[in-house]
Amino acid sequence: MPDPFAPRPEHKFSFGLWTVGNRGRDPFGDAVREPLPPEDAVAMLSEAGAWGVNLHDNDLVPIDASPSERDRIVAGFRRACERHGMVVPMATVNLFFDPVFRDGAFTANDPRVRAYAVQKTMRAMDLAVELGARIFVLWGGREGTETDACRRPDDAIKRLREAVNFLCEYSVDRRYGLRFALEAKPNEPRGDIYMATTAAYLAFIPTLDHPEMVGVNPEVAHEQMAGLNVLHAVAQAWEAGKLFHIDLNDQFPGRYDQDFRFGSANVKSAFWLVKFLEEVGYDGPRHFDAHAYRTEDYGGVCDFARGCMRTYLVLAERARRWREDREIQTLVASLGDGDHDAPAVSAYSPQRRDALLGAAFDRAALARRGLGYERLDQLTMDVLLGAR
Ligand code: GCO
Ligand code: MN
Ligand code: MN
Repeated sequence: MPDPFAPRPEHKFSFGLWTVGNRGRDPFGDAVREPLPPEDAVAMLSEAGAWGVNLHDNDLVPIDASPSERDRIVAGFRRACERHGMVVPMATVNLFFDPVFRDGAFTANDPRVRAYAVQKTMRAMDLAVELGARIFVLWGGREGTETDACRRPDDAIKRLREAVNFLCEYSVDRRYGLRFALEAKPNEPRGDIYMATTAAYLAFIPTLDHPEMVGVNPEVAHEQMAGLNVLHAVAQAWEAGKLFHIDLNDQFPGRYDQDFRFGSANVKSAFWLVKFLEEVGYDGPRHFDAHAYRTEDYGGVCDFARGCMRTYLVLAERARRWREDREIQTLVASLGDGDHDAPAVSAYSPQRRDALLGAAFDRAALARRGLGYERLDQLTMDVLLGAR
């Protein structure tokens, strides 16, 4: 019998080169795995059943490569992708590793650093387009502070806006057709990062010159690091038409930046998220931005990658069961209905105003009625735990 949880191209599962290529270095210990050449990463991901591979400019091309080295590396990588039937749906730029970015990139105080960051990003956009990517992620990992003595945060926002506006014009000018996805994170590697949450970016985007070109890339762990509900962030982005990309992984709140295998820490949150993405018909890449435990060799890295996709598909199947469960659906159908003659709120009109102002409400009766959410949640748990 074929595996019902086998990944297929239509699931659009993708991984960053930096995810399977993560060598397990942490602030307390050195690398535990040998470097994984990008072409080997493509082979591994394709073997595991992924559809796409994403990259930062410097995951592929070293920061000081000459133009001819760059072209040779990129050509080799394109051939590897073709050979293994892998696409590059998204690319991004590394504006955090090199010491030049220690005070940030687009928001750094030194105008030369800001200019270099924009130059590096334009070149990364050239690379993205050459590899066929349609989405360009911007993660401002170093755009932040340890001390707010260094600049006023509203100046940082202005600098960020200037850079994103410039990059949008570059895409228009070169007819690249890229769509930008802004990724928020509350902290790490900086003490505090500007635009700490997806919601902050959703408020920033309408202030840009080309808001239609810019959306968000919410990451599960980044919202959870801040103790937030990632589903709510993703849903707000979706409802605003701004869910251009998503970074799936996992994280226990209040800990270091864990980047665990998707669904491995908060299975119930992962369930609601998968259920949402499947129900609304999100059809962008399902990107896993996570890495294997430091205990693993490359066999374990492959297990990690397979595990991310499998858990997603298992949860999607559980979500289907949830939708098809008669008892659950009866409860769901009864939410917020009931026989009532309350006037609808809907759009304002003088008639609705008068109807609402004149209506009589039995507040005490409304507050007495049990809502049945305990039952509904336990049924959810039964579905999730395989007891139904
Ligand atoms: C992190 C971030 C990054 C970005 C990546 C793409 O916490 O390190 O999630 O992995 O997603 O740099 O811009
Ligand atoms: Mn992250
Ligand atoms: Mn990420």
